[in-house]
Amino acid sequence: MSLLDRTGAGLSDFLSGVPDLAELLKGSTVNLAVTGLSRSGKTVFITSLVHNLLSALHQPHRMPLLKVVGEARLVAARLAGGKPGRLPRFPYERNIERMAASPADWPDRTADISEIEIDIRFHPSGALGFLLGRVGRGAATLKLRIVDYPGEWLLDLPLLTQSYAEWSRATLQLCRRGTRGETAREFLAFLSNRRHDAAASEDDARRAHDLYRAHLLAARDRHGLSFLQPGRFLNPGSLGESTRMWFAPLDFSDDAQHGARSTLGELMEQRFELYKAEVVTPFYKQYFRDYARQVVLVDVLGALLAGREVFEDTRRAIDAILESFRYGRRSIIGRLLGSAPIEKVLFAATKADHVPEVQREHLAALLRSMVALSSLDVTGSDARIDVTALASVVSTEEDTQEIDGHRVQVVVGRPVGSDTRAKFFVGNVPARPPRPEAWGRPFLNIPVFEPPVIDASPIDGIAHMNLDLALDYLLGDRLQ
Ligand SMILES: Nc1nc2c(ncn2[C@@H]2O[C@H](COP(=O)(O)OP(=O)(O)OP(=O)(O)O)[C@@H](O)[C@H]2O)c(=O)[nH]1
Ligand SMILES: [Mg+2]
Repeated sequence: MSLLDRTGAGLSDFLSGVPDLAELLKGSTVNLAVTGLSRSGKTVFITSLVHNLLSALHQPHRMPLLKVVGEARLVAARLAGGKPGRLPRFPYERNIERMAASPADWPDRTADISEIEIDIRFHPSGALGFLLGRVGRGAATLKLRIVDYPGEWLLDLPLLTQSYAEWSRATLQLCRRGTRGETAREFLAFLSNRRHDAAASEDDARRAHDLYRAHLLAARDRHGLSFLQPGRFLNPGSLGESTRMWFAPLDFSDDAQHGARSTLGELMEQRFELYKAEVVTPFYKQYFRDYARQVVLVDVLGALLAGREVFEDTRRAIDAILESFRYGRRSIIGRLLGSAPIEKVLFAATKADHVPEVQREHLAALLRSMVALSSLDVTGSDARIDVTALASVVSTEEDTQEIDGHRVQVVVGRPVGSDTRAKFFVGNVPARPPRPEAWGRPFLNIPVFEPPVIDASPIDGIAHMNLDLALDYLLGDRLQ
């Protein structure tokens, strides 16, 4: 019997053997994890992705490489309504209005967790589409769910596999080096006569916490460092101020594994374990469990721009995070949280509109070598991995300029706070992590550009680079 003959009486029996079709008819959900350190571009990525998807029917030329759009199979894309028991709604409208205002501005730093869901109705391709046309109204629905959160929380994930003594040792070792030596000076001075075996004292716990937190804030805001833990000390979200957070790393001797009874070490260890159990684990359990697709955003250009220490710090932070994901059977979140394995991961260097086209390949190559070490394990897993450079929002144009008798590629844009657009020769992006001696001169000189002129209605979309390609890689198979 041919497929066509089966679209009559025995159809339901036949359909039960075709899980994809049953799923298409019912409508399915795909969770996309947008992962990235603070300022890596998560909120702008989600805002542009939503705006471009909602605009895709009107302006399909913005997203030609997302096949469901390029092949004219998209029927509708709209925001799903809120449901009880859900997280606060991602402020898409507020962000887009802000970017469309005059003067335009970027969305605020994210202070708490939020989510957004988009219903994508589409005609499946091939035989499934044909069958669906016979049995349904011809269209399938995919619900795309995305969660946004402050990037600082990502670095809480590696804490799950560390004891308080291990974390204390590693953190204090780092605190005594480079810029941290300066931002942590007061905290370290306070610790000099309060080791782990000092008598437990609430006053000391609070003072140590306050000084350590002041160091974390200065390291982030004055120096652009990212490997800063715990994340809620920088961005408490709905936790607010809580005595449960009165802890900080303490000096532990090499042979001590735990704080002894009634010591400051024991008091802080209990709070550290409570933080892991009551703050970190529930967050990841709830929000990372069903994420089969993940995009990891990295502000490679920002890290290069900020110099050697920030660049190395970003690498260290990414390494620590990828170590937790590990994408294979031995994944830490898989083991500790029972999460489903991640099937597809895309590493993306963001803000690629800051450099001319000739530099973008280097940008992706640099990110590829930055993540190579930590993602080696991927070869033994089923996860698919790719690397790209993208711009969620293009706020520059390209041009050329004559410098010292040479014609070079430049970008043209309006720096935030300036009245005029100007040409910028931003420098050269190295294709590999620079060697120590290469950091003598700055690699790049890039201002923060204003967002481009956009329309807040979901009609025209936003100019981007590779957003459609990235989405097709991550979700294309679910929109087939
Ligand atoms: N030109 C340009 N700038 C971008 C782009 N994406 C992000 N930016 C810039 O990077 C800044 C940070 O982006 P966000 O999306 O807010 O970063 P985030 O990852 O959400 O940061 P947190 O909320 O702190 O975790 C923005 O305010 C913009 O200045 C882009 O595609 N192009
Ligand atoms: Mg954000």
